[in-house]
Amino acid sequence: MQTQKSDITPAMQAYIGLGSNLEQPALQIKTAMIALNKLPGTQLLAQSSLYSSKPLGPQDQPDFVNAVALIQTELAPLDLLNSLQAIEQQHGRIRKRHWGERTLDLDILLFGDLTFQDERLVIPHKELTHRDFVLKPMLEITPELCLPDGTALSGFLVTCTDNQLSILSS
Ligand code: ROI
Repeated sequence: MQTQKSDITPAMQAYIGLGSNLEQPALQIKTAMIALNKLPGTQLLAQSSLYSSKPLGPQDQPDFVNAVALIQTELAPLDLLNSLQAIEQQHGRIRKRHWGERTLDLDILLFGDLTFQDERLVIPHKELTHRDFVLKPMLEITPELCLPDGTALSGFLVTCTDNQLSILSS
């Protein structure tokens, strides 16, 4: 059967936040990057350095490893969300408590210039402008990156959290 025109979704660029502080966090992030590149209709275009960061939330938990991936994807936002949740499950996602330790978190931060809101997904990600462990890796990939309304993300660096980021590896 011929593909209907309506089945074809234009490829969009999306930024994905990755975080882990359990079960070899750096390895969790590296293997998640590989898994992103294997999603249907999806390529990994760029990845930030891996950053060590102090936990936001309870302090009696291990430091996190954070990074950001830039992907190009033909998946629709909710299909991408389902795919990210499947990767989290494959990594044996453990979440011990609210704002606590976790094996792997994958968040859609930006999806082209889309703004989207339903009960499962909000784009841009609600915390994106508040968290240094998200902002700094995003800006490492694209220093001039803006929100869909045109606001430069770099402007939020002065007001965001300070989770004492340090680069682990490039
Ligand atoms: N803290 C840091 N440093 N990095 C994270 O990815 C992270 N993720 C979370 C909470 C528990 C809020 N704290 C975090 O979900």
